[in-house]
This record gives sequence, C-alpha cells and structure tokens, in this order.
Amino acid sequence: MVRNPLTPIEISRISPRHEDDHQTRDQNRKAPVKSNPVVAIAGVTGAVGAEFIATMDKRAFRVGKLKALASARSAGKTIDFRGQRVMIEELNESSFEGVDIALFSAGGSISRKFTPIAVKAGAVVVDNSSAFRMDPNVPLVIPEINADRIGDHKGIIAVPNCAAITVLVPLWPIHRRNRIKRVILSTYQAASGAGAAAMQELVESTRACLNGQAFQPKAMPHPYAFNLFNHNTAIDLATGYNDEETKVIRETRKIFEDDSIAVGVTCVRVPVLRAHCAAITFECENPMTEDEVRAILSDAPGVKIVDDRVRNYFPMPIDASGQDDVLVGRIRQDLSDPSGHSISIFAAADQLLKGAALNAIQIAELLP
Ligand code: 2RA
Repeated sequence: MVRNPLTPIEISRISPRHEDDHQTRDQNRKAPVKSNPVVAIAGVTGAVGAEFIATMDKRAFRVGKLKALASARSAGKTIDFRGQRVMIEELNESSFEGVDIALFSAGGSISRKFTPIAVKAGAVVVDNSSAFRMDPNVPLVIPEINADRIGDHKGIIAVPNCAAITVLVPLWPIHRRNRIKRVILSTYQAASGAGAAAMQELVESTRACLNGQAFQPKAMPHPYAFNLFNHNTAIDLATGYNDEETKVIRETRKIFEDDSIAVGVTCVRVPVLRAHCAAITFECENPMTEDEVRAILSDAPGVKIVDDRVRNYFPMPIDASGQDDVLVGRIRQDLSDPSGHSISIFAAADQLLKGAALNAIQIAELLP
C-alpha cells in the first residue's frame, strides 16, 4: 500500500517531566485560560496552519470560537472547521481583541511584530517561530520533557525548532537516567520545514525533472529534485555553522537545562515532503548498553521504537508522516567508543505535527 505522506493519523501520550509540578512558579504568570477559549491562528493558510486545524479536531481541543488570520491575500477566503465555514481575516493590530489563545506560525518577523500586541490584548501566545525561543522570559517547551515550564510563561510560550524536537524527545528519557555528555548528529530535513511553497517546489521540480524539463528553483536555493543540500539558513562565515545548527545547539541546552552538554550537528535539507530524520550518536556519563536504551525508549512518552534488524526495517519519513510519535530505531552500540559509553540511534518525526502543530496544541492543552 502506498501511504499518503500528507494525511495525519495518530494521537500521542504525554507525560511531563514533573507530573505534579504544574503550580505557579512566578507571580507574573498570566491568568488561567477559559475552558472554551477564543483561539486565533496566525498563519492559518500555511502548511502548519492546516495542521493546527486538523490536530485541534483530532484531539477534540476545546474551542469556543476560532479566528483564522492570514495575510491580506487570503482575507475573505474560508476554511472548514468542525463543519462550519470560518472566514479568514487579515492579520492586523486589532486581530487579538477577545482572543484567549493565539497560535502563531507565520514566520519570525510576523511573530516579532504581532506577538506583543496579542499578549497586550490578553492572549497567551504559543509561537512556532524562532523569534523568542532563546528569550530567558519565554519557556521553550516540549511537553514530554518540560511541561512544568508552561506555568512560568508571561504571555508567550515557544515551540522549539522541529529538528531539535525530533532529536530531544528520544534523548531526554536517556539523559534523565544516565546523563548525556555529548551528542553528534546529522539531520535529514524535509521540505515542509521550509513551508508549503518548498513542498510544492519539491513536487513540481521532481515532475519537471522526470519530464526532462528545466525548472528554476524559487523557494529553495538549489535544485531540489533528486538532490540534497546544506540547510537553507544563513551560514556564519566565521564558524561555518548554519542557523539551523546553532538553533539545535542552543535549544538543546535550554530545554535540558544543561549548559554543558556538547552538541555537534550538521543540518541537511533532503527531498522528502514532511518528516525530518536524524542520525544521532550520544555519549553518556556512565556505560550504557543498547538493551538499556531499548528498554528506556520502549516506555518513553512520544516515542515509538521501529527497530527490526531481520527485516531491515527502521524509521522512515514515509512512516513518520502523519504520526504523532517520534520513531526511533538503529539502536546500537557506537563501536568507535570502546569504553561502552556511546550509543547510536536513528529518529524520524513528522515535522508538521510533533515538530510544529502537535507540539503547540499539546502546550495549549496544558495551559493553566
Ligand atoms: C526547518 N526547522 O526544517 C525548520 C522549520 N521550522 O527548516
């Protein structure tokens, strides 16, 4: 059977780091969100915007009223939400009056401009962009790891980088048992991480290529069909790292609350539609066997083990697409470390779901 990588499927389990630690930490935290909140989606016509709608539906997320916000270009069009037609409104300064929860996925500059306006109007913002992730006043949350940080918010909660989410969901339960000192990883990142236009470019350029036609890349900096390239963020000329890699390093330290964890990372864009993969090797403080890792991960929230050596069946983007869980396999001792402290794994996760919309809705579900 050919699986359609554009269709969502399943629902995940959530178990926060400190399950009973959702109380107030801070006098500045916002008032509790209403039980039938007015929810705004900024960027409703984007690839993540569509998954916000699907994920809210699938998880029966309580919505009193939905405000669908997008650029002037889409204003006046409609989207379907729970059997109703919702008119798309232009995102502007007055969009957030009466809004309780605002889900942002419209890029960093839109978030920087409109998030403070939404917070001032009384909304709690769950932001998918990188605009506020490293702000010390903004919790950076993967609910399976640090749901307890949600209560610290002062109006904004950030969703981490999708490559970081793919890597950190399986690493966290291991780190808790046997501290990870160092991680070396390479990502294989799908088109969806660069937006709906990049997904379309992958399809169209592949079709053109198969038809022997020329294709001029627009959304991507290089030919995408039958190719892969360095992640399409800016390279720091001094260090040689691209922005995506820097995000993964910094966000790992913030989420794990461990500034000393060493992270080496290479981020690559691959011709896959919507699921990111990562090859990860980590070194623990104490010896670790592959059986111990398998046992820890078999019980880890948000993780599904796909590790069949006999059938040569391991995590693939096509299987991760539409899944809530991060798929993990290729669990094996790293033979380059004879001390027995290092393990290699391979992970795959739906960039639009766990890497973006699902993680945001999980946060919104846990808002105090
Ligand atoms: C990417 N991390 O895949 C981005 C998406 N937020 O490029």
